[in-house]
Amino acid sequence: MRLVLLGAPGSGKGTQAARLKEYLQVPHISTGDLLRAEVAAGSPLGLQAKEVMARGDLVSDEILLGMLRDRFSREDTRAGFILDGYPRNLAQAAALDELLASLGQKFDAAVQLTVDNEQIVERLAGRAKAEGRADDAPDSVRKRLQVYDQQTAPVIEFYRQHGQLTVVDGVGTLEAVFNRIVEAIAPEKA
Ligand code: B4P
Repeated sequence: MRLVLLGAPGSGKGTQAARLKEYLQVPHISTGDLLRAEVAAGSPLGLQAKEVMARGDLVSDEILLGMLRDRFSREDTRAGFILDGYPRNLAQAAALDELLASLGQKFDAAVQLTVDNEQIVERLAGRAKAEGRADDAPDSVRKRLQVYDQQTAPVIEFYRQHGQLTVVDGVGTLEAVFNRIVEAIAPEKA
């Protein structure tokens, strides 16, 4: 299974990907996690990304594509993957198609988790308290939602127009949302 998980910040992509990874037995590739690992390591890339992420903007397409190329060069992605956090704009969507085509692959499904903004703000405020992520501060969350509407929503529309989009209600318990995703992508296994 080659799965792309889409949705606003706080829609549950990372949360559900962690469970889907066990269920589908494929690696979870989170561009947010890859970037946070670079920031934690204090690498030159991490230093560049740190501030951009903290203010809620997107890190450059070039950096993201380099990271993704590296990750997809690893053997474990051959049998499938859950891609979480990418693509976040139309240029990244085109780059993803190209990258997968160069590997003789296509994704099987793009799943959008939908959650209203009010609940998103509430969830991220909860995470800000629990984990203290700089980009969960109220100003950054506002910015991230704005960036999502301006840059990522067109990707969703593009996949919808091309018949590649599956929309899943992201509101409910973790279990309920998980079951909905499984039913949407692999009804025979649900
Ligand atoms: P991400 O790491 O992708 O952060 P995110 O959008 O907030 O999603 P995340 O997966 O962490 O949260 P989730 O919804 O699971 O990106 C962070 C930053 O990295 C970006 O702003 C950007 O700067 C940079 N970046 C990443 N990818 C990039 C790209 N492709 N291009 C450029 N820049 C990029 O969970 C949120 C909270 O909700 C959690 O507290 C969770 O416990 C809670 N939650 C989840 N499901 C719930 C449910 N059903 N009910 C109640 N709470 C729930």
